[in-house]
Amino acid sequence: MATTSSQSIEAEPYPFGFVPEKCALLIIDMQRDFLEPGGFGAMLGNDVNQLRRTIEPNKRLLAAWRKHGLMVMHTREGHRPDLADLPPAKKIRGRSKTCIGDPGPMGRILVRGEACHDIIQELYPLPGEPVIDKPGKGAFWATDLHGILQNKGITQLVVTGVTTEVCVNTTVREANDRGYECLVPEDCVGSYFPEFHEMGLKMIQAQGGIFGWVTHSDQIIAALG
Ligand code: TIU
Repeated sequence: MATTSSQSIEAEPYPFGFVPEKCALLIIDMQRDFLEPGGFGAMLGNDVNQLRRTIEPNKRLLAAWRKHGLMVMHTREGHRPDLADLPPAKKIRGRSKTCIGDPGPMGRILVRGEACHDIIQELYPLPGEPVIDKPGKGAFWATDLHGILQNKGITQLVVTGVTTEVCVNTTVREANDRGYECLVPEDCVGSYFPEFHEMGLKMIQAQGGIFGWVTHSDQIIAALG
């Protein structure tokens, strides 16, 4: 039987034992609705420029990952056009004049099939890279992500995207409870709130890596060789 060997990646709270063929790159919600003006993030009162620094590092990591033929997956937060899967509590949250499902400058906010809901051009999925449409913050809840990862023999995840303390943190926690080892490159995740970003990363690596490991994308790219 073929044996798999792991490579050590410098990380906090201790080195991550990276097994490339068992590790998927999971890019969370790099959607126009979160990264461009006029979308859901802006509707909530946030400055989308806070997130845009993650685009270049994600591009570099994605290119390296693809070059090595490793598994890439993307997620998008959003809802059915009929909004049947939108919990009333989520729709009214924020007491905003504009809600999820309402028309915005790039289409209906966080609705599947609309331009605003799609992934930004810079990180657009290639054919063959599964895209998970998720109605919640976590990528495992109400999706087929776990089944797809199991079918591919994936046990480790490099989790990137936005936002650090919301969808990235929720997904890392869900993954950790399902037995995945999660590595988060700090430069490839971002938040509208720098202090939440910092604390979101600390929460992952605290207590001996209670939810996972934190590193920099340069370390991962170096390990890929
Ligand atoms: N508002 C915010 O920070 N995030 C979200 O609503 N979704 C994700 O994090 N993707």
